Amino acid sequence: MAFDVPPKRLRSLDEDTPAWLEPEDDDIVAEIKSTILSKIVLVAGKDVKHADIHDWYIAAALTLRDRIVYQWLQSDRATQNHGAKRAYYLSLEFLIGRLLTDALTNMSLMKPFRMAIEDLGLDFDELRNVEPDAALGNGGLGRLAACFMESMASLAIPARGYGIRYEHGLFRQIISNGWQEEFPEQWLLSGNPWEFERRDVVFDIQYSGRLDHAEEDDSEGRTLWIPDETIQAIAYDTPIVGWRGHHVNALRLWSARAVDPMRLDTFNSGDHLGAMSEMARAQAISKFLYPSDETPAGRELRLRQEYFFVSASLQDILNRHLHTDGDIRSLPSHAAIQLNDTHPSLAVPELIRLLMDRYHIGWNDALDITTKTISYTNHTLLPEALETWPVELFERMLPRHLDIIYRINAEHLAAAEKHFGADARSQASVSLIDETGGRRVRMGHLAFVGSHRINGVSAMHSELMRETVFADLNSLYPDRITNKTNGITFRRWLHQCNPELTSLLQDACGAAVLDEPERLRMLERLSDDPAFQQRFQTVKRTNKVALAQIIARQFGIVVDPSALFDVQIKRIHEYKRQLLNAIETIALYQAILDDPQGNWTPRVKIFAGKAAASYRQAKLIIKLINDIGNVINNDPRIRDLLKVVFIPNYNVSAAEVIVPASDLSEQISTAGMEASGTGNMKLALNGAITIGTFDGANIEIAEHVGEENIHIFGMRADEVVQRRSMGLDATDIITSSPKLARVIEAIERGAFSPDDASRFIPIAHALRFLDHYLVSADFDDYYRAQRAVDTKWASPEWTHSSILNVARMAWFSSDRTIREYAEDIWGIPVI
Ligand code: 26V
Repeated sequence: MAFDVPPKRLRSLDEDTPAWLEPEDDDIVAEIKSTILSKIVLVAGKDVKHADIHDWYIAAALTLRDRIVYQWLQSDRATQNHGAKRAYYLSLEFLIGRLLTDALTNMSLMKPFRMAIEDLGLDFDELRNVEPDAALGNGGLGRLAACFMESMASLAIPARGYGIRYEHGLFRQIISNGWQEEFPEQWLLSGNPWEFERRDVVFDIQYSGRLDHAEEDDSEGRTLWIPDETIQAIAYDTPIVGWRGHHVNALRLWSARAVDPMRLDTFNSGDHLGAMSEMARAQAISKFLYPSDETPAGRELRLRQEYFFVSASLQDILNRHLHTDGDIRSLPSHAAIQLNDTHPSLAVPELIRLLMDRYHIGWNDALDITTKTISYTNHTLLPEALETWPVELFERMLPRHLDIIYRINAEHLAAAEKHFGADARSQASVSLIDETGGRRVRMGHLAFVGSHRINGVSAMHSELMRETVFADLNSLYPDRITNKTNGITFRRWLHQCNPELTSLLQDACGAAVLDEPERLRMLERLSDDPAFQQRFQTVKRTNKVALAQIIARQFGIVVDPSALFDVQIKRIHEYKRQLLNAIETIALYQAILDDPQGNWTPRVKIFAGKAAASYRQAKLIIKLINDIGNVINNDPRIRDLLKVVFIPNYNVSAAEVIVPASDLSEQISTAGMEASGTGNMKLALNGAITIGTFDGANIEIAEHVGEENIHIFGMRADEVVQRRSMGLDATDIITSSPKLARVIEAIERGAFSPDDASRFIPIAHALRFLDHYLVSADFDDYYRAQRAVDTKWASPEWTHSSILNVARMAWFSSDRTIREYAEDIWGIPVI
């Protein structure tokens, strides 16, 4: 079931936009209505009286799309005429969510569309809930790509996103008896009105085969790759509309198909299934999004996917460049290619291959053009998440690329020897090939060496890149690593998802706050104004009531909107420490039972997130949260002081409803492990106060909002390293923390799993003896910080701090981030 937007809460943004942006209401509404009606007849092929809500949604989307297309072609012509440099964002994930309200707000057409739809006797919110949530991503990395696409369009940067048009996005999560179950996601089932199939944009993608060496009189000799498998990539374009609709870019996603739909000879011989096996093998490439938050399993299909989209995108980029400029060598002044993590690292050898083998450019020039064009963003330093592929697999699937990688490595190691001297340790550490335990290609090193800039996603993360994983590469190529702290698009994460707050902000800071988020600063002087505080609280309350209604209606749990909504929404991972939050919940429950008449702050603990299907401990943590909820929510002694809710199937649409309704934002990763986080920004922008560790972008949020307006706790990154070096046994900590000891004993006793007392033994065991994520080590300080939150909640300080959070978050707009990429990495001017 889709996570429904509560009815009647979505106010039209452009109700408050300046008059010059207002369309001639009556005319436009009439025109929209008539186009929608004609689409029902001409596209759905139905009489209007037979149309269902889905037909109406498609008709409305197509009506809007018509208007977008004109802007889109206009943007393309302008870029073409100016010969402007373009940015190409290569990403295996784009977590774009629903597009209807995004496009409506950015086109300033929300009001007339809403009126037209309601005039037609339909419920606008019901209609928008029909749209499937496009979940072509796992989490932060994919959502960042979606925010960036929107910001690039808003800043009128000529850009294109490249990825895969997965038939099935991230799995649908169902919670059954407290356990996560996964079901395939089917976003394309009823058609996708936003995409344009480009039957004329098709490229051959080749795999396997062998190499041959041809002698040539003029040069170094040519390597010929004779592949033995060909698959076709076909383009589908989705327009991405920028704010105010001035500029539109495309997200180009590739779909895979076989060259021949089937082998007729095999079919005729009676082997009907066998005849289609080639087609199935080809189509498998764009069938599923890999749930890549899981250890990269080294699956062959994943590498096939990576090469498939990299090769199609680069062929497309080079075609376009040659067509407009005529000189392949001028590529770096017309194209900037950004690699979103290592997943598109094959762009380095593939670009060199195309330049050399297709356009006959020599090695040195090919390498030079490549590094000048490409740059790479790193999104995690966790060793288990760093992508490597067995050399043997490369040899089999991409022999020419391995050949090129070896050649890059030879030159690179020669440079390293000059720099470090003949030191075996540094040679091994910078090599593109990891020789420990089977030879493997290091995709992060490959991307690093093939790029002119490498960036981290928060100040701390970029610093850790320089000090840890990339320390030797950084010494060899100083000045390549740079920081670009992540951001979020305020259009989706404030204007659209929180129209009530946006309207209040416009009253307080002027309508121009929609275009200039720095104006949020004007709230500072209102943060102690009782009348403003009251309006601010009313908005939050409205959003909480809406969420409470959904929780009651869809999940059968009654929560009090005046309680503190304490929210942790993100992928379930041990390093993100949902377990720390869960055991604090138990400790609080026990404390309330000890003193039922105490002055407790009523709290609703809200969790949402998916665990990778094969991640057993994460799935057990989901079960623990649900089991704790079962006990606490049904314990009459607790009255309404504490409730625990696990909202299933967390996705972008769910976040759009939960974020505006949150009071407390849980950002409690083990210090040094969360590269940045972006949920932290969404929640703070919507007035939630953060309880968090000194990790990722939390540190910069603290700098911006001020230490009095955030609750920081726990070990710092260097203390984490030190503590771990002393071993992972937490017995000493548990002995000196009676609260923690009591929580663990309750878990071991089966207090939350009376039907199976041994269920959570693996969790208790980790807390006692394998405290790698420092859950036990940070527990006491976290409990203390939570009680400081309670105290603050009860005082006027809370609203004051909450307002200051909103006032000081402007810097976290992805417009700022993209401006920095454009200026410092891409060399693209931003007007
Ligand atoms: C992958 C894996 C695989 C092995 C097990 C542990 C693990 C943990 C995380 C990942 C995801 C890696 C890429 C990623 O999504 N990084 C996220 O990127 C966001 C956007 O920059 C950033 O805000 C998040 O902090 C970062 O985790």
